[in-house]
Amino acid sequence: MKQLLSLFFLFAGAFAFAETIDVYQKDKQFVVKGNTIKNKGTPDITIKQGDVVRFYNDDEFFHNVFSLSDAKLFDLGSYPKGEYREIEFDQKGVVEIECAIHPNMFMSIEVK
Ligand SMILES: [Cu+2]
Repeated sequence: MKQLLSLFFLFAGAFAFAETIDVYQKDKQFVVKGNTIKNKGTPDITIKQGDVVRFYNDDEFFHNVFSLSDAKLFDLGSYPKGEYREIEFDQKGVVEIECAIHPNMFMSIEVK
């Protein structure tokens, strides 16, 4: 039994627990941990394969979240203030995130 247990923890360790990362849409920009994404051209945040990102609308108007990147093609639709949508990033690569309503909104996520 003891051996079984240690085998289990070895296995669990190989698949580090997925995290949930909060991203806000505020003043028509993406905000992570209080920092406004500055679109530096390099990935703005790095997450692990299997992590979930929660996109909160923190503005008075609707936002959308979508990506056309090969590593994650998705469209979370449009939603009002106070709501969020979440999505799991299950493939490695760089994912460029945009808002269909505000073409200037952009951020990129590197999934490692
Ligand atoms: Cu928007």
